[in-house]
Amino acid sequence: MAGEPQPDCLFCKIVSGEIPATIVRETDTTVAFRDINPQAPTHVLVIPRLHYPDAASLGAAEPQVLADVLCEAGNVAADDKIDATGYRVVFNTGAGAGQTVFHAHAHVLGGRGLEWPPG
Ligand code: DGP
Repeated sequence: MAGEPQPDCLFCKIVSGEIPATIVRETDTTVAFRDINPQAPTHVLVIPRLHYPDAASLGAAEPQVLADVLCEAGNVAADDKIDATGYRVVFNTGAGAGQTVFHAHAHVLGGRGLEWPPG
């Protein structure tokens, strides 16, 4: 059923605690943890506790939870003190855009200069 934990989903296993992660923030609807392969001094993933394969499907079904993810991205940036210098929030959507884990997640990147356009 939409939103239910998926047995083979890596990020559902981080939500349940089955797979460890360096968790930096939690709310009733979201979990934020450091990326295992950081691309910047701050590289945190903010995910919904509910399983949806990408941000668009999450937003269509649970718009408030997508808003919670974005709000938490801002809170991560404030916690890591990168809000003043600037940071980037990225939702890779689809394999062609580099999405490798099909549980919606926002990357929060900062702490170094960020080029535009991204690669
Ligand atoms: P994406 O390519 O947009 O689907 O991003 C997936 C990210 O997930 C990628 O930057 C690496 C990260 N990642 C993959 N496996 C793990 C894991 O087991 N633990 C943590 N903390 N991050 C992971």
